Amino acid sequence: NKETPTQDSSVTETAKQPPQNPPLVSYIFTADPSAHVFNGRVYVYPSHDTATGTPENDNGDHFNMMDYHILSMDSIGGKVTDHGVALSINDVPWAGRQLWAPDAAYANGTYYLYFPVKDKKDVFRIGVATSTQPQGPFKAEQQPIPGSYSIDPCVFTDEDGTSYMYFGGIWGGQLQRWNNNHYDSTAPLRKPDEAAILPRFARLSKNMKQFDGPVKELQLVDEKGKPFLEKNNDKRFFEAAWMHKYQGKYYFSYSTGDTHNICYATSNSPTGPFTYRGIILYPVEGWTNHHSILPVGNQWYIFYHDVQQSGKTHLRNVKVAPLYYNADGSIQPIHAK
Ligand code: FUB
Repeated sequence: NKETPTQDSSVTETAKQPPQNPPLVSYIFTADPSAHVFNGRVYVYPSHDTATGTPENDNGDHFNMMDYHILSMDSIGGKVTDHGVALSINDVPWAGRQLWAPDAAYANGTYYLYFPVKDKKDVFRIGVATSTQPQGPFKAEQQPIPGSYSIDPCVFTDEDGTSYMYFGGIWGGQLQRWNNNHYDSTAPLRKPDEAAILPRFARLSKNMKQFDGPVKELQLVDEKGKPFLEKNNDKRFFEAAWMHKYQGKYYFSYSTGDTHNICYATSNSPTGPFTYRGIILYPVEGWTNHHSILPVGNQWYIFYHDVQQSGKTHLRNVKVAPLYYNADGSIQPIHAK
């Protein structure tokens, strides 16, 4: 199931008009940006989209990525450096196919790259790789993180030094197959009137390579304190978890998938419960919507992606836009077209 990728440049020949908000880089396709500031420099950990020719389906088989390239810049809007291949699927001993949305963290004098990939039985697991430098190259552990599953890891370290991983994605991300942390390949998606599937989280151990306790559901409720039903698909969790902290509150943001919003919910605790607050980023061009939020100096930013350059849903480009809060801590929504 690993096909030889065609050169990205052959695809850009059919590119549309230049976008208004330019991609960070346009000679390769990048997506799912997790941005961090390390040593005063902005590093972006994206997926590396490639045109493999894998037919499109609802499982996302066409998102058939083979490696990661890390991007960095001195400042937002500054020159972007592509550090080349930081980790290849060929260097992950347990991997089968599809390197999806990664994240990174720093602790213990080490940089950690967290990545979802299907194992050799075609089940998504989350792996970890380490480096002495934020841009890699990264060396993968021999096995996935024990007890990990599904996709889109986001690692958040609180001010007390405790790190948490938030993760999960339904449909092609396979989260519907996991109930009480047990795998059932035949488990169906929830019906419209059933409770929506919840994102997952776990505390990370000090070595940042294991879960320090069981994987739990992250409780997410509407403005009235009621859990979402599957039919509330313009607000319920689908994939693309991100956590940040602003003025002492925890902000959990995520994609609603089939309705293409990036929404957010807030809590006084990193472990929830989280109450829905609204939309941050309205649908962008392309099926997927995926983001990260961070301050760079005194300004907050949202990194996201769209398909303005390719017109193809699995060939995306990472972009960045400023993000603004209101005085009550709510976020001003963005139409990024
Ligand atoms: O890039 C592959 C998948 O598409 C990601 O894991 C999802 O969040 C969506 O962006």
